[in-house]
Parts: sequence; C-alpha cells; structure tokens
Amino acid sequence: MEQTFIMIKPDGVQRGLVGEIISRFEKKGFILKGLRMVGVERSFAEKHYEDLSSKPFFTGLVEYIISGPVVAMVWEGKGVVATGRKIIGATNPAASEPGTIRGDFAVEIGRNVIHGSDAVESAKKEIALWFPDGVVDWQSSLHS
Ligand code: DAT
Ligand code: MG
Repeated sequence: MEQTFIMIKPDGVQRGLVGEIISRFEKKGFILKGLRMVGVERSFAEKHYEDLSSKPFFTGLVEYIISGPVVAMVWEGKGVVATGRKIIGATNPAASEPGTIRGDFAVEIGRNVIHGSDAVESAKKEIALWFPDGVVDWQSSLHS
C-alpha cells in the first residue's frame, strides 16, 4: 500500500496545529503508520532537503527546520502521496486554496507549517531517512 512522509514543521508544532493536522489526515481515511517528535540536526535537515541545496533560500530553510522540534509521520492509503499534497496545499500559502492546511493556517512561504513528499519515489526515500528502523505494521481490527 502507498505511503507518504509528512512532517509538521517547527511553526506548526509551536502554534498547536499537531492535533488539527493529524485529524485532517485521519478523517480523510488515511492510516497513521509512523509518528515521531524529533529535534533535527543541521546535517540531517540538509540531507532531507538536499535537492534544494543550490537554492538561495536553502540556508534559511535549514535554519527554520532546526529551530524547534518537528513531528515526523508516515501515512498510508490509496493515492496518499498526491492526495496528501492536495490536503497540504500549494507551497506558497498565498496560492494555497482555503480548505488546505497551508491555505487555512499559513501566510509566509518560509513558514508554511508542513512538509509532504512530492512523489512515491521521494516518499520511499524520505521514509527510509526519517524511519530507518521501519514503521508499525498494524491493521485495523474494527472488522473481525
Ligand atoms: P514543498 O514543501 O511544497 O514540497 P519545495 O519542495 O519546492 O516545496 O520547497 C521546500 C520548502 O522550501 C517549502 O516548503 C518552503 C521553502 N521554499 C520553497 N520555495 C521557496 C522560496 N521561493 N522562498 C523561500 N522558501 C521557499
Ligand atoms: Mg518538496
């Protein structure tokens, strides 16, 4: 089953949006398979964002991600990578539709609350980076 990597960034944690964000993914019907609160090291943040290392905003982005704990998650479900990106909204909150997480809770592109993998391949890479020991392989027992 498809999985994606979702991270609530330091501003999302500090603004008390952890429950709201988890709730949106849960209510949609996606399944939480991994959850960790982490204080990220600089080198780890640089690795996570290595594809953006040539961008002018890279240093500021890394500073932001290491400025406080983040909540790292693995969510599972049909089409969860693409649908997760829709739930999150456009990168720049000025362009994120109302009803999306960034559209509802963010203003600044440099404080956009949440990260979500942009493709199935990058999701696999990011899950392996953030959850090197794997995730919990549980199935619902609601239906016996
Ligand atoms: P996304 O997080 O939507 O996948 P991305 O991978 O292109 O976006 O960039 C990663 C993060 O970098 C993004 O969430 C916020 C920051 N960022 C992107 N473009 C930026 C820009 N032009 N100025 C400042 N920060 C930017
Ligand atoms: Mg991205």
